[in-house]
Amino acid sequence: MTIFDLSGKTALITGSSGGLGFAMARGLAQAGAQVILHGRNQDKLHEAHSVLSSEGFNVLKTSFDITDEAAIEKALGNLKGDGVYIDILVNNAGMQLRKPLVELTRNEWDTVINTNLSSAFLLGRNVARQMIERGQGGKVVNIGSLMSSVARPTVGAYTAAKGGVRLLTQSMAAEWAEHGIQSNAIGPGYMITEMTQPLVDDPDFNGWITGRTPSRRWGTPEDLVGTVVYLASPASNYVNGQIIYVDGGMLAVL
Ligand code: GCO
Ligand code: CA
Repeated sequence: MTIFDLSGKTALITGSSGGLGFAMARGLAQAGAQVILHGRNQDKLHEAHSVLSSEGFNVLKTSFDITDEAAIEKALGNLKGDGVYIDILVNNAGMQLRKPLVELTRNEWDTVINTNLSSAFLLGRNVARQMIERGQGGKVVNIGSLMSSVARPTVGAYTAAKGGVRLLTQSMAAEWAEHGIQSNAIGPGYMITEMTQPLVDDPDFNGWITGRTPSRRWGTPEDLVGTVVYLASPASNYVNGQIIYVDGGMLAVL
């Protein structure tokens, strides 16, 4: 039983049919957790579920709109009804919308904020209620971004949301730590996923990333696994309100 062992724990990872979420779900399963996959696309969710199940892991799946309070209530109620309590919540689901602020519509702004930030509040709040009631503590891992700390043109709504994720994480720590809940965040750098593929395919942007990143490479979803297992495990029981940037050194170096 190492301090990274997650046996007997249940982890819900939102947006885990693919990309960063799927890699983190697989890593948490490899560390012994029962994982609950989540996604909106039924085909992708079913595929992810069968892949991890075929690898011998204990995997459940759920599908709900992370911006819809009633849907969240219903989904968590169904899981609780099946005797499934969440010990580890990874708020990973999100979206990107690249557009100059002066062209952004109110609806586009609201959608980005709701999907990337309000969702973490809504799901975090409901899961924390259960954790506090159950009295056995828990772990919340919010997925921020490099943009939790720095900006670049054309991703203003995403950056504001991810900045909010960083301070929401500290607010969760402020209120929930006394209940044995550790709330922390991960700030992924430029990782190769569906969301960033257009940037990878852009020779100028790709050149900028490999030049600007001290590690001289894009990150991969697997680069996040060690950090999410650490923040989900007893190894981080005295860590709260922190954000760990997994960015190849980009934020630390001019
Ligand atoms: C962008 C990218 C970034 C990455 C990542 C960086 O357009 O700049 O989408 O926001 O997704 O979040 O941490
Ligand atoms: Ca990101």
